Amino acid sequence: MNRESRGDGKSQAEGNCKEVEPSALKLSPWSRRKFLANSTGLAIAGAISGLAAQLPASARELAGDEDPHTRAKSSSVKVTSNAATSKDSVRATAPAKPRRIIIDTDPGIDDAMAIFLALRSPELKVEAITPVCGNVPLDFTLPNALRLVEIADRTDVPVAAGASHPLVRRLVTSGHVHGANGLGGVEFPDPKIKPVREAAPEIIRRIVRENPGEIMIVAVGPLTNVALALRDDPELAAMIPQIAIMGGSLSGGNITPAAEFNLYVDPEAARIVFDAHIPLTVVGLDVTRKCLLSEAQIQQLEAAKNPVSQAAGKIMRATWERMKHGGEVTVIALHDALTVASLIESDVITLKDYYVEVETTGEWTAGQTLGYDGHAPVRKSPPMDTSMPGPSAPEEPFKPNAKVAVGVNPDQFFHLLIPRLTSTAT
Ligand SMILES: [Ca+2]
Repeated sequence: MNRESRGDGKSQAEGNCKEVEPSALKLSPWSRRKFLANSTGLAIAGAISGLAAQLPASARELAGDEDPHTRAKSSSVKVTSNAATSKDSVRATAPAKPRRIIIDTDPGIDDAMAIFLALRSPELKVEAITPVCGNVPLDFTLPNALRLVEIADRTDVPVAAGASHPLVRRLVTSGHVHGANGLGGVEFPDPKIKPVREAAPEIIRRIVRENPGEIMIVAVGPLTNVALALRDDPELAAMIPQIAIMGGSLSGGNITPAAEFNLYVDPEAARIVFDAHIPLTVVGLDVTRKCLLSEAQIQQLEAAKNPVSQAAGKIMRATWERMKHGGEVTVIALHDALTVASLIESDVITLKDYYVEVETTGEWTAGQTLGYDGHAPVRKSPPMDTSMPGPSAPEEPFKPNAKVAVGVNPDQFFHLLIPRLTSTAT
C-alpha cells in the first residue's frame, strides 16, 4: 500500500517485471484473451458481473458455519504487553488453534511490517505468501518476500510468484513511497531461498481446495492473484471462509482523489473479488490513515536486537528520512499491518455492513469504492439517451457484501505491533 503516492505510470514493458510462467496464468474457462476482448466500456462490468453469477454461495453459507467476523472476535486475544514482552508471554496468548492464512502482498514497506507481524503472531499460521506486482514490479516484490521470510527465520513458509501485471491495465507502481526496491531503498542481501514451483493462483487454489473452509486470504496488495485464482476455479469461492482486504476508501483516495492505490492498480481484479460472494473484511484508508508510525516507535524498533526488529527499523528509518528530506509531510501509515492486526485483535477496528461497488469504467475514478450503507437502493448511473427504447436506470435492493472498517484504535494497534516485532520471541 502506498501513502499519498505518485503513480509513475511504469508499464510492464517499461519495468523489469519477470513474466510468470504462462501456465501460472492459465485462464480457463474465462481466458485473458476473452477478458481483453471485453475490456472496453461497460463490457468489463458486464463480463465481471457474469462471473459472479457463476459463483456458488459462500463456504459459510454452505457449511452453516458461524460468521467469520464473529469468529474473529471470539478468538481474539488481547495483548497489552510492551517492548519487553517475553517469549513466554507472547506464546501464552496463543489460541489453541491458530487461524490459517495466505498472505497476498506487494512488499512494500507496510507489507513488510504486516508479514513480520503475521510471522511472529502465534494466533496466525501463515500457509503461504503470494507476492504480486503493485508497489513495485514483481521483480522486486518476489525477492522482497523471500528476504522477509529469511529475516524472520521462517523459510518453512512457501513463497509463490504471482502476477507481473494487472488483468487488463498497465502496471502503475509506487516506488516514490516505498523506495525503488520496495523496502525503503534499504539493501538487504539477496535471498538464498527460491520461490516454489507453483504460481500464486495455483498455490492459492491447491491450499484452499485441500482445506475447504479453513484458509483465510489476507490480501494487502492489488487483487490480481486472488482474482486469477477465483477466475480459474469458480468453485473456489465457496471454500474460502473470509478475505481480509487492505484497500479502498469511503473518504477519498490516495493515488487519485477517488481511488486507493491497491484498487486503482487493478480495479477489474477487485471487482471480481468483491462480486465473488465471499465474506469480506475491508480495511481501507478510512482507518489506516489514522495508524501513523512515530519516530519514537522507529527508535523502539531500532533498539531491539532481533533481526526482524532491526530490519523493520531500517526500512522505517529510511522511509522516514527520505520523506523528511524530500520536503514531504513525514507520515508513515501502516495500512497492511493494521489489516493483519485486525485478525489478531478484532476489536482494534470497528466494522459496519456495506454494499461496496468498485468503479471500473470511470475515466478519472477507476478503482473508487462506493459504499452503500443501506439507506438507499443500489443505483447505477442513468443509461445514455440513444433515442432508442431502453431500460430505466438499474436499481437493486441493498444487500451487504462486505464488512468495512469505519473505526480504529491506533494505540491498541501499536501496542500489539511494536512488542510483537521487538520481542525476542520467534
Ligand atoms: Ca501492500
